[in-house]
Amino acid sequence: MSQPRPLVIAANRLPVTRDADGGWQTSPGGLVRALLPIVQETRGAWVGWTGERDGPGDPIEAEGIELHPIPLSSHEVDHYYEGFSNDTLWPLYHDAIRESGYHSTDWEAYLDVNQRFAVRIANIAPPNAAVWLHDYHLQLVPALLREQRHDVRIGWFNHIPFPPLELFQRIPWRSEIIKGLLGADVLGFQRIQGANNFRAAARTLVGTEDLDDGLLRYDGRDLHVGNYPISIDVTDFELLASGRATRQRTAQIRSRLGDPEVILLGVDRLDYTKGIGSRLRAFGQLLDDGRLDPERHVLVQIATPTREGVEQYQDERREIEQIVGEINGRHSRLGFPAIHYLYQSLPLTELIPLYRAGDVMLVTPFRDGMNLVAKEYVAAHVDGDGVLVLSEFTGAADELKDALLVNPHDERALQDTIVRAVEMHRHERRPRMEAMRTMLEHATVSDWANAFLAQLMAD
Ligand code: ADQ
Repeated sequence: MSQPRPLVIAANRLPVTRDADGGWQTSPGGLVRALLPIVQETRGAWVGWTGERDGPGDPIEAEGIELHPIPLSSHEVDHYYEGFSNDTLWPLYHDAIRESGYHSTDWEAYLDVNQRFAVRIANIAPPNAAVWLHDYHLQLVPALLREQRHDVRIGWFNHIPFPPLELFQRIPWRSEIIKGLLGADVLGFQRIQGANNFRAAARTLVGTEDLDDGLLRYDGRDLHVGNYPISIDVTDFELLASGRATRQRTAQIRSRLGDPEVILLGVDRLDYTKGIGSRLRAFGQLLDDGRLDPERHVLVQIATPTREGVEQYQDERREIEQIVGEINGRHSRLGFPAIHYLYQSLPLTELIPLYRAGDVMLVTPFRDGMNLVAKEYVAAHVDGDGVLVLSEFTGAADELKDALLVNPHDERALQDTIVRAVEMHRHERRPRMEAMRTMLEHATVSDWANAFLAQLMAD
């Protein structure tokens, strides 16, 4: 195709947040940085929610592109966002790790908001645009949009896992969701497993036909289903990690922590899928058993506040803080806590020195679509050192095979793997890190976006 199609992105959130003066600031993150230039070059647009209750609906001009806010009422935030998206789909898509709620009020709000996204996109998308929809919040938009616009190409990418049929079919509106997604031309998943789970659900629930080359036939149309593992802006991380300011801050962090032999690190959104509690308990048990020594081994856990309005998240936070308190009560010395716990969001200028200071990175979710923290840790280790302990249940485990892979449900395995990471000799550490860094340099966020868009832009 000579002329690239204009690119319209639609995601639950716009790529901006309100700053202190009431203006708009571009959100940090690789996804936004990878997609914004393409939207700018093709004179496309971005459709999404501002994150505010009863927020604005008029277009915003930012970063040289048009942003189209979808206003949500307080009822819709409660039922579409906190309800159906975060109380029904999120836990179910993460292996039903918590009981989901199935409420028709939530479903109706989800339907209404998806309809509103579809109408807005249909109204603003330039002729022949490529529309790239993101995530589980917008699963009904593909079919709703197709009804209104036949000229656009429609893609959808799921950032989180897609569950096996046995779990998916618990949703009372399961066929509606599958039919919603089947309105797309390209459906993208993080892992092959997710793509296969979707195919099985579609075959069983609405009778799609599997063709060769990842194609699926439904209602006389063929669509592409595939896996596109997301990544990070590797060069950006490497540049920041090699700077003098980072080196100085890294040294300062080590010294502030009392120059321990080994710094273990956890960095997560405070989400019950991330396995923070089990990781902390494993560390506590190792101190209790004397397999780790609080004078030599220190754990830093950074937890980003998230979804604080949802009860399960408040419970999770209470539980984690109780575990930290118990372990520190038993093992800290004055001025030297065994666990340093921050419930804060940190800027990259602080996060990267922390990654560099971390000798052992603990990424132990029970289930995770990809997990970018694992990739950020590897990219930040320009010194070629460091050990990554990585849950088998993350998308990243498909690619970072030189991490120490672990089943976070297996307490003993988790403890043994942590000890193995702490004790690993540099002759083993360095080749493992080098292999992971080489892998990552060939799979950046731009590679991910280009692969998906090549499929989406193709006729
Ligand atoms: P998340 O569940 O948010 O993303 P993850 O991929 O680990 O999980 O990304 C978290 C991001 O937040 C990272 O970029 C990290 O640097 C940042 N972060 C974490 N703690 C922070 C802190 N305290 N301060 C500042 N920043 C912090 C969802 C899916 C994942 C998938 C991504 C992208 O759940 O599986 O990898 O989308 O598709």
